[in-house]
Amino acid sequence: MNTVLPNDVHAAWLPPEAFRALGSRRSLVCGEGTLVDTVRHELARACARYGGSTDQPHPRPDAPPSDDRPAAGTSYELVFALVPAGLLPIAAAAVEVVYRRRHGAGALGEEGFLLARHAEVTVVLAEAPAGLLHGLFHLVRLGESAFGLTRPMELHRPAMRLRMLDHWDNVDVHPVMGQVERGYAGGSIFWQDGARREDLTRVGAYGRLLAAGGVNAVSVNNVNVHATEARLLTDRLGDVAAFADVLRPYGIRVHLSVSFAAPVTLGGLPTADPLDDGVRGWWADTTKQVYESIPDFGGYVVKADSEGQPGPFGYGRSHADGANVLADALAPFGGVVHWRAFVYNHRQDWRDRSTDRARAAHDHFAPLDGQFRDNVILQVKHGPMDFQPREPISPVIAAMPRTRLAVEFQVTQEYTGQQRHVCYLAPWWSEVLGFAPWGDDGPTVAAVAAGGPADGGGLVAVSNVGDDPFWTGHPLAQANLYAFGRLAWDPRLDPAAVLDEWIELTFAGASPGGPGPVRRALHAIMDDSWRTYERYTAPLGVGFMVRPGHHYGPDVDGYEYTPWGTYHFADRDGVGVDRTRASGTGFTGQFPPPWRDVYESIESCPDELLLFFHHVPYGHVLHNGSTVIQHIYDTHFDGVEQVAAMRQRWERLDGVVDPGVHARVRERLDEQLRCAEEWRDQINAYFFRKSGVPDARGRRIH
Ligand code: GCV
Repeated sequence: MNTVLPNDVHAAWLPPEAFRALGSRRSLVCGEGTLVDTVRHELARACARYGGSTDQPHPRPDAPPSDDRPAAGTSYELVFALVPAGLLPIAAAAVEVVYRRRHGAGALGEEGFLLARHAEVTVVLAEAPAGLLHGLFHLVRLGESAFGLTRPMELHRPAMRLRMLDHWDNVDVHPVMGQVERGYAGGSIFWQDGARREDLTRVGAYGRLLAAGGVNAVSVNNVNVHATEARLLTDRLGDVAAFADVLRPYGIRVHLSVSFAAPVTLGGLPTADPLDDGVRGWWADTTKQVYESIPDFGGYVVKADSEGQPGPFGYGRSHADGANVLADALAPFGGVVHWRAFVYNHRQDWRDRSTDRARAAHDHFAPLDGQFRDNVILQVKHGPMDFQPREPISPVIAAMPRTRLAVEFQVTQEYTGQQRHVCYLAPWWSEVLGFAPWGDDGPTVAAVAAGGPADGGGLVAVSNVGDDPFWTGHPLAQANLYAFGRLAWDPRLDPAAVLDEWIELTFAGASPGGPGPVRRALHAIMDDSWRTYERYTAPLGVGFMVRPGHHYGPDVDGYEYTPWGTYHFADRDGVGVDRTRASGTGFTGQFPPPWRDVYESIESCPDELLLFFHHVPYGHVLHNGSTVIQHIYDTHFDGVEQVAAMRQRWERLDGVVDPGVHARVRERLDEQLRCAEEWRDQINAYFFRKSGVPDARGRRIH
């Protein structure tokens, strides 16, 4: 397995230095399997650099494997073992006994691990190889503190079974969307100009980075499946198998976006009707062949009847009919279908005030609850629109108790600054995951995604990675990718603590005075950066004031008279979308109590979502005491000042962090400041001209 990157590729959160604590000790790894070998390989690599040693039990030539024994006379400081283990060093054996007595078999599941420090030995136990790999990366995060005096026994298990990244990578360069749709980090790590990359080192290194964050699945191609990409399912399956081979050693399963029309376009059938026997047979046969090449293949991702993609509506069938035919084909092999709920009318008449895009997913899918097979995962964008910097949660999340739901985030920053702006998204995701759709006594969004006694659908996000030397274009955008994995593993983690982990790892040993100054500066720059972005862009949850098409920079009316269903309805008196039951589109009625009433009432609707739910006069007074128009002016002036402060703060790290990282971030911050000023000036000018209300503080509005 070669994951050694060329020197010009940034190590992200796994620089060699992050392995110093492990690589300088004597370790023993007991167990067998591909992922256990990966643990050994990682330790051996670290030891070669830092002078430690790593062993595996030496089998006696005449003994069965279970009687393997550690090398005699070695005192280990670190033991990894799959339980039930054969003979272990005394400290590890003692930990195993306590674990078995307290928890019994099965408590760690397929990916969990136990960590303890006993008799000066750090012990990691797991019941399956993936657990040891996650345990290894946990120790990397802990560094020296994993070897402190004592450490009570801790059990770690992921909250979500599926923690997946979707790539919107194309095989062919798309004439409008390029190699990676909504990609802001260069080309694809998988394909270049229509061909699979010969050297897949970066794909392997990517898998390693993802595993260290907690991700365990990747879908490799765009959900908009064009002609060449459709063939990944059949004659180009070799590409997918090659990616699976390099990702497997890091516990990452590969999934594939497929076209619903494949039976016609690839199979030559006259129809893709999901209830047609020939179509069912085609999916079954094709899927069988996929598993012959890739036995641990994860499954399909489908965007159907959405933004021009084919789907079951074309045959008068429901989305349950559509999803189930693929699910039936995958079921014998343990695969799943991620069926996206992003279905809406993108050819709307802007004059028609009764059609509300926010309603669409719930209107289409809620009536189908209970009709999907167990291996269908309905993949729901976290908000009802499309990854805006602020939206309510999608009401679909609370409407389908008999369906496995996955919640979808967007790590790629399509609407949050396109990796030219610093925008640390974990605080936003954390708010979403902690939101309680049925009120404080009910489950959270994270609990819905995690599932009850049966599996939930987990968390999915659109990746932000490309072939850029920093992986993500903006080096600080790496933190979003890292944080996604960590929150999918444990949604209760504090975003600031996750950022701290990322800083410690990424900048480990990089700066002369230790990571302290870097850490303070990065927290100052990043902790609140999502809210800063929100301040200088579209106000109070109204969204979509971006340039049409590429979605970067301000254009207040850019989408106002288009078919996309993304309107703000600003006029001389007020702004916002009336989505109430009383006088608007009725969207508030898709939420269960208490939110259906909280959002319905202008008095109780939270300020940050006011314009998402209500059309209000500019003089409307917010809970924060400001009028809507004054709030718009204030937040836009403040937001720009905050970006200027970020930039200054970063300047002070010149000479402290790697010069290449410093230069790239500086260049991006310059652009962020320019763009934030543009947002401020356009938004303020627009609303001043519409409303005629001057800024109470007399600042310059153009
Ligand atoms: C892959 C938005 C994006 C599209 C994307 C779509 C989706 O509309 O702008 O590029 O398509 O979401 O999530 O399917």
